[in-house]
Amino acid sequence: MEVIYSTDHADHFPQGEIYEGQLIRPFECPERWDHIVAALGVAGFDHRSGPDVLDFAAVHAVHDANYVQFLQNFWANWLAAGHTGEAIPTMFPVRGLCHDKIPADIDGQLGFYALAAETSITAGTWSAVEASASLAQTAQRRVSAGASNAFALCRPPGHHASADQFGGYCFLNNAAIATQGFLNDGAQRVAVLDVDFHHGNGTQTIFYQRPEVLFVSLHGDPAEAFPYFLGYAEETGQGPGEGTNLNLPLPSGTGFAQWAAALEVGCEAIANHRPDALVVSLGVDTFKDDPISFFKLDTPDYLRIGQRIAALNLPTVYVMEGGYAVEEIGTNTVNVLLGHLNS
Ligand code: 5XA
Ligand code: ZN
Repeated sequence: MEVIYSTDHADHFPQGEIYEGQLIRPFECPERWDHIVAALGVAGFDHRSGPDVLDFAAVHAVHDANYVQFLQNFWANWLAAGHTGEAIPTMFPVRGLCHDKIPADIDGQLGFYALAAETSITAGTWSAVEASASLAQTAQRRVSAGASNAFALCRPPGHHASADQFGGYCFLNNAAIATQGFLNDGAQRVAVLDVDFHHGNGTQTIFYQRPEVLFVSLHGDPAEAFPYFLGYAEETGQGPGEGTNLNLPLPSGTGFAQWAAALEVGCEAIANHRPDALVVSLGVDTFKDDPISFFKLDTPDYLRIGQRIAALNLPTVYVMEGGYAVEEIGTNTVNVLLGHLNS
């Protein structure tokens, strides 16, 4: 399996995250990447490549052009406004406020384009975001060109980013860019399987009305877990996309037996969709010791996840999402890939 990766991820290194009433060092940190790369090396994943330059065609097909421009130019505009610290949104167009006016002021724009306040923007954020998206696109193109599978070691992650909102540590939706890339390159139908602990609200909304894309997500029940306001079982798609969204929310304390039963339901739906390609949003924050999640999966379970995904027998791109038990993130991630290869 080819691993597509880039050291540019390290340009995004925010120092602050608002968490439980305190400003802490963010859970989503560059060391996550280091541990994954180290584990890939130990496991013998020697075939590693840098990304191609990001082709914005697929990006603009899933993201609003003004939003992309906002991200690209944000840091220069932030500095021009006289701000010096990293940017944390503080006001949002919530219920009762208008949603159709983009403020001229950069602080107003920050809130307009944000869905949560834990995600800071720093000087190097755009550079890392662009590189991360290009990894997903490169992996997809390798698979569209005939490779059986590839792993995009994306950082920052992407599945919370909607067409025009960042948050949950995500800016561009890497999995959606890969999915759109498959369609652009000739796939008739694509499935996205999101196994991150958190619901992929961004991916869901991007494809909610698109019948050619099936979105399947296993995640912590949004009644109890971020992103709280999306991810319920009754969200099944809309209009022409009705029936192509499958949410499988699971309760606190879910262990592998219960989680694997939900995966089976998801895999059956994927097989019934008859996709030409599969994109896996691979988060390992389902791990029992993850600091911000409440599932109880253990390290050997990740081998079985990869085996089950491989049994779908589809051209597959794995796109890295979350996972914050930093010491174990490498082994857990690599176990999914090893399971896939040794199925
Ligand atoms: O998959 N999403 C994440 O791991 C980030 C969740 C952020 C919660 N504040
Ligand atoms: Zn997550």
